[in-house]
Amino acid sequence: MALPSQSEEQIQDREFLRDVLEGLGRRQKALPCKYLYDETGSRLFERICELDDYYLTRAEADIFSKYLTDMARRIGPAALIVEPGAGNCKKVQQLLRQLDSPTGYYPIDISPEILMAAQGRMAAQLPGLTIRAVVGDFSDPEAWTGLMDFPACKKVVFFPGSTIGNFSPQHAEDLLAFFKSMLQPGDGLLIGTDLVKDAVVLERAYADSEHVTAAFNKNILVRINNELNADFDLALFAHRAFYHPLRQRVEMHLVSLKTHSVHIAGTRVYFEEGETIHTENSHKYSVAGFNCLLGKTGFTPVCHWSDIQRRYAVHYAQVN
Ligand code: AVJ
Repeated sequence: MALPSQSEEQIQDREFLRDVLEGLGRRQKALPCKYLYDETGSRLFERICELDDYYLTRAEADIFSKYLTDMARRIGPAALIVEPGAGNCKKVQQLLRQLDSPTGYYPIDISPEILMAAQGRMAAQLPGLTIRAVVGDFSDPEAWTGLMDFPACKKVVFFPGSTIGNFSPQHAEDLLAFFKSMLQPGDGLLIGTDLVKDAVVLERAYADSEHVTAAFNKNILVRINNELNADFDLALFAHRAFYHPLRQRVEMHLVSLKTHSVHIAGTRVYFEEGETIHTENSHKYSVAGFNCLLGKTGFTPVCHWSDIQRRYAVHYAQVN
């Protein structure tokens, strides 16, 4: 007798449960940050981007509007823009509009709904532009095979939003080396990074006065409750974000306010008072530090643009 096949959803729930129990079984409890970004989490993140305290989004947008013509000149004519983790494809539009006869746009995203909606909007707003949207994981070479249909043109990977900051330095190096392996000599990388700065400014960006980041962080517990039949009491956890100057990163944690235990799909997990769950890292770079990372992964740093307060940088690099 054939066994009923498992739904995609069941498989995802099993992976989620496995990751949660594995992470909460460690000495320093941790949860993979990708689970922060469900629909509610993504909506909360969009609200974070509009906060006064979260300067990153505005600093990057200012850099793009101020230096757009310079960026387009560096990229040159007839380029194909590849955007890993494109999401709603909002940031790339002004760049595509500024470029000299771009060959096309190649967004890669795991969410088919978001990508297809964006593709529709883009086609309306940038008529005549070739759009090749790929639904898939951008760290999978499979998602990049469609580039072979554009053999002769210059490719530029567009990776804004300080997304690289979510990766540990080793993983960031692996990811940039992977991008490089998908490109040819002379191809480009346009990438945004948050810069190392005063801890007070950094911490305010991740522990905002409107407590949106706190809600974003706690949403991971809401998800575990809803999707994995758990009984986290949200009132027993507090949001904490701090800058670790040696690791050059802001760490986000959830602190247990008293000694208690939680049940997750029948498994009991103990928390000491003051014990934390590490939920996300946001790595900060100096321009020199990021140039070093670029150099190690086969890119030559060409130039960077920053805001007046030097809070954020957009780098342009070329494959050697
Ligand atoms: C999406 C990784 C760029 O690290 O600044 C913002 C995520 N987390 N506030 C960042 C985030 C809490 C954000 N990135």
